[in-house]
Amino acid sequence: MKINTLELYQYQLPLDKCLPVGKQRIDGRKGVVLSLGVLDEAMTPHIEQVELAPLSGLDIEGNPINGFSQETLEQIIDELAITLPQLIGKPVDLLLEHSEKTLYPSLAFGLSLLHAKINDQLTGHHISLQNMKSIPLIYRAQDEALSVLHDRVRSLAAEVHSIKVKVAQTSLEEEIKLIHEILAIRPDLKLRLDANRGFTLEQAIEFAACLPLHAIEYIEEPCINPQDNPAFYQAIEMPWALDESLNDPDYQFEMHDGLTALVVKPMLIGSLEKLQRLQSEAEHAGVRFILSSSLESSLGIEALAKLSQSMTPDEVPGLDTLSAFSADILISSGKPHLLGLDSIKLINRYQ
Ligand code: OSB
Ligand code: MG
Repeated sequence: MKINTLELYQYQLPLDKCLPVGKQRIDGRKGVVLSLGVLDEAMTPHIEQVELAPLSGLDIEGNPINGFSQETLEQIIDELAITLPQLIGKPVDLLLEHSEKTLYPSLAFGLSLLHAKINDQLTGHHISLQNMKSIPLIYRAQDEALSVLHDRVRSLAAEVHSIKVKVAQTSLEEEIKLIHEILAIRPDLKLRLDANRGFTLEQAIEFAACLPLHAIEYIEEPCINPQDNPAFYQAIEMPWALDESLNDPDYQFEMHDGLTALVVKPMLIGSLEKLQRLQSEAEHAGVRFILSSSLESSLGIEALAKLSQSMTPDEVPGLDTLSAFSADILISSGKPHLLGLDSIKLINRYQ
């Protein structure tokens, strides 16, 4: 199969409400859409698109987003301006070669995903954004009344057994109360807490000691210093998970006391091959591998839902981040606005 056309588009969307990125908040999201056209052996054209959206840029206060993608969208666009013209007329396998060569995880992920899509290797054809399984994400928006959050818990479907709750955002006292209130409304729920490295070891222990252990599936990144996580477990036996730690380009899987899951954002990790290596290392050590959103638009979230269906069929991924988006891109999640390629900005076209 030969690469026939490549088009690069850019989107920039305001969010209807702010989204949390660790302890920071964002009110907009931008990325690029790469569209690939190929001719197969019978000269039949096929087209596939992927979203590339490094999680970097500025938060609502104008500070750089910290601890997620190290590359900027501009760096991705600059590298693509050099790479894409070299791919025209070449076999699609060159996408994989470039995905292994680039130093930018978001680009590596996107190029290898595009290769998988055009080769029909991304299974889960029956998955749509309307029927996908995802863990509901519960957090308190700024200035939001507590009762709004309670209502959100009350309106969860009966089939929902796990939710993710952001913690280490306000005071220990307030958040311990919040967890007990959630469990009073739905005592059957298991909670995935996410502290985003917000607690000192002492705070993490104090917080966890006040919660019913059986209701907590795990807590993501409990400690400011991740080296404290095993000591946290020894003190309180609450299973913990890694998220931000995986974004370090030098991260190597290592087993620790109490480590129960890797919460994996493919846009921050890299190629599908790298993801599969990490998955196999984790699962060999008995650690769960759970895919999670990097706040992609509907195009990127659909790909993650399908990827989760094929890579981790027994896990429910964390993809509940679309509700804040003001529009869908290429793939409908049911929003009133669905932007096609004709309504986002064309940066360049190669053929
Ligand atoms: O804190 O895990 C996070 C999204 C972007 C950046 C950071 C995080 C997230 C999510 C995604 O929480 C949703 C999920 O994991 O369920
Ligand atoms: Mg997290």
